[in-house]
Amino acid sequence: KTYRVAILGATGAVGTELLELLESRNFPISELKLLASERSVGRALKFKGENLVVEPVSDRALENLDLVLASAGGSTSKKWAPVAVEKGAVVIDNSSAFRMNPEVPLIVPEVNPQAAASHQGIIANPNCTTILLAVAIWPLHQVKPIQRIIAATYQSASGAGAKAMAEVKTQAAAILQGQEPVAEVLPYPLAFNLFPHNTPMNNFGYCEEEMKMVNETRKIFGTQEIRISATCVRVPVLRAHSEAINLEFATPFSPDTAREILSHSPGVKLVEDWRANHFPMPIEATGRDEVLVGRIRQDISHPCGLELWLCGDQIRKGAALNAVQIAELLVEKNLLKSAQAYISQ
Ligand code: A2P
Ligand code: 11C
Repeated sequence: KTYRVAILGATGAVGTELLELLESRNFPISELKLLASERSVGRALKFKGENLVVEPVSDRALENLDLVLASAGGSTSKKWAPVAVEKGAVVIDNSSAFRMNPEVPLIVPEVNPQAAASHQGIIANPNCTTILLAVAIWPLHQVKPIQRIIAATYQSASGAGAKAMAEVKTQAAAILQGQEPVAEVLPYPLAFNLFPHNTPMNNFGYCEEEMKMVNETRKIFGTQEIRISATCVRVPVLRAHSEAINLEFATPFSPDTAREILSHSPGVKLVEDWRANHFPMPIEATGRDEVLVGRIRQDISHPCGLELWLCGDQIRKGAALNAVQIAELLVEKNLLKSAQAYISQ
């Protein structure tokens, strides 16, 4: 069986990766539509050797589709995802628009694939920092429940989109030529700098990105019991996020046991060479599917604490790959059918 697929936001950082992954993973496609804003009309992108012309998103463009992979921002998803579902498609949405809606499954396939069965047309793809964290710590949580997570993130420019990636390069070039860097897409110069994540703050001083880690991790893990606190920071890296993670359990968790578990966990690659001081780095995570994990060690400040460090490609596993894996899961479980099919069952 083959499917009629659209990428909404096809010209963006995640959209172009979705296109590449649908091709390289040979997703069963009978027809592929590339949708973006009016700005991109007429642009052509290659898929399986063919030039596909980008169309503006519209009611008509969303007709006769089985699957829409959306990555065009929250407001675009809020507007168009319900239209696509109404017209019979299943939407896998990379924005934050529907993630905390109780009727919308929020899925990391390595963690909660079973949640897909209850979808009613929209499935949400989690925030990138959450996905990378979830893949790395879920296997440990299965052995001994995690009680508390303290995270510090080092997030790449790609999380702010293709234009931010281009801007950080322009800023670096300007600085190297002795000029002032210009920040138009990003809130501040990022080249040779870093800044706390620039999403709105709540009354407790946590920004939206930090609260996404808290709320989404709990939803994906199916528990409100885990205590989570995060500090999210944008760093001048192009496209892989890193995270320093402290985990607390009820009883000690030996680093050797954690290492053993993570050495054969799905979606994880252990990168630890203590002698050479070689651990996960964004440049080595870039372009890879796995979350690289290393520096697993006992927290010397707490007998039941475990420290680890991870890096993962923000555009791939943090966004596009996770979405395509959800799509593959739907195909495998015969769940790629419209909400109407469920309603009439
Ligand atoms: P466009 O290139 O036409 O602006 P990124 O996250 O890399 O910034 O990419 C965002 C993606 O979402 C792009 O493909 C962009 O298209 C698309 N997009 C942004 N706003 C809209 C909109 N209002 N309608 C449709 N697509 C949009
Ligand atoms: C970042 N995590 O790196 C963000 C980007 O909720 O999907 C993605 C925001 C989201 O800035």
